Amino acid sequence: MTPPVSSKRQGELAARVEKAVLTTPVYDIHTHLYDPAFGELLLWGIDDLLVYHYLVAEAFRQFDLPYDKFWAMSKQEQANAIWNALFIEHSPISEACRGVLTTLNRLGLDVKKRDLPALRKWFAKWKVADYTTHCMEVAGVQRICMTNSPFDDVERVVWERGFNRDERFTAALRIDPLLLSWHDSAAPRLRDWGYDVTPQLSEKTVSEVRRFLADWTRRINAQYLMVSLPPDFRYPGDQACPRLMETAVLPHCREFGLPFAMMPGVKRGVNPQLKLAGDGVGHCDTATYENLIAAHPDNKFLITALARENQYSLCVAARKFRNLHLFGCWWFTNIPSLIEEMTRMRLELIGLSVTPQHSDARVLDQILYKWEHSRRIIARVLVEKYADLAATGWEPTNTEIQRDVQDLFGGAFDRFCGRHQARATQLPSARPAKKPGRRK
Ligand code: FIX
Ligand code: ZN
Repeated sequence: MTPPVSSKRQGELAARVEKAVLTTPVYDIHTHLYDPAFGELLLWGIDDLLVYHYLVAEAFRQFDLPYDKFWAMSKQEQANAIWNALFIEHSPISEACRGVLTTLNRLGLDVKKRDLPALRKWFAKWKVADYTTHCMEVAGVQRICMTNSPFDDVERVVWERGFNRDERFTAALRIDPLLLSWHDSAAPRLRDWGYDVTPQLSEKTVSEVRRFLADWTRRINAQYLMVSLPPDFRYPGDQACPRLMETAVLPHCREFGLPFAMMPGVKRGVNPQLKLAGDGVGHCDTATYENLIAAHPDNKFLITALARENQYSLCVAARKFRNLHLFGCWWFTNIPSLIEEMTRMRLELIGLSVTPQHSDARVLDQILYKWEHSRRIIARVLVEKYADLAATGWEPTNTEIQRDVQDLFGGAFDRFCGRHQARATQLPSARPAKKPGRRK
């Protein structure tokens, strides 16, 4: 029998894994951030951090304030109210509150003074272009995928006008209105934009929807298409959503070689008074997703589900369908206890063919805390897994650890999408011999 690994060896292994996890650059595959060319759409700074909808929902639990009074306030007044309610009058221990403090701490700011005006002064000195680079460097985020909706009037005109793309920001075509409110909203809008569609899903309409998808895929250079889905979505079905998926979206994805990302389990507007903060969660029907994936073996699917209760059955589904890639701990699951549980479960059931996290950041600075918190947890779980291997005598080399971490932080995703990014660190046998050269 292999002797147990000594605690000194375990400590060394932990240090090697932590180093790899904390320093490997990340591809953040789903965010609500924008290329700086979108101007005001890219949110950043202390006030946007404080009025993040995660904090708004928590603050209303403390406020003695009618909803409309809060919504009538300026952004700075809302931020003051949230700061007082969640940071000054109570200790800020929720994940979203702690996130603001980790962010400030990673930016080198002294949070112990609890001095909001001083924080505002610090942020006011930055220009957005420099600040974007600074945040990405400190967070170790190399590329950021945006969420891009042609149905967003502010965003659409920027794309239509054209701009020089920042290569660090990739695009994803978001199509919720197309699939979820076809009759009421998407069909009339597509008509306005010159697509010859009718509410009935005739052959002509479907081909015009595909023309719309093709135009926007090309315009934004979409890396994947994406929709969030309510818990009661079912496939197969007669409603517009499953029919449009089957006749337009999935054929389009096949034609362009793009994955279709689904985010099941969101109940929009459970409390409409909370606006963006008012969405809730429900279980999705895993069998629906199995049906859809099984019926479309030539499509690639990305899934992140909102309900904790769906995570296990989705891992099992991923074992059955290699055209399914699971990603991220979405929204209410992006809390330390669930990130740890989900990461451990995923690694145990599907190994490294997963993208364990995305940030879903809506405010640029949030990438600092979202990745810092998740990296620590991912490192902890990986250390445990490699220690289990080491106990068998299979000691992972640094190169192997680095390879695995790169896969978790974007490499496996790129490969799944069919983009074969060269690995920064190659196995020694695969690396070409170095030519002797002069030192610079
Ligand atoms: O649908 C989504 O992409 C969600 O992530 C958002 O709607 C949600 O508001 C959010 O920011 C969650 O993190
Ligand atoms: Zn999102």
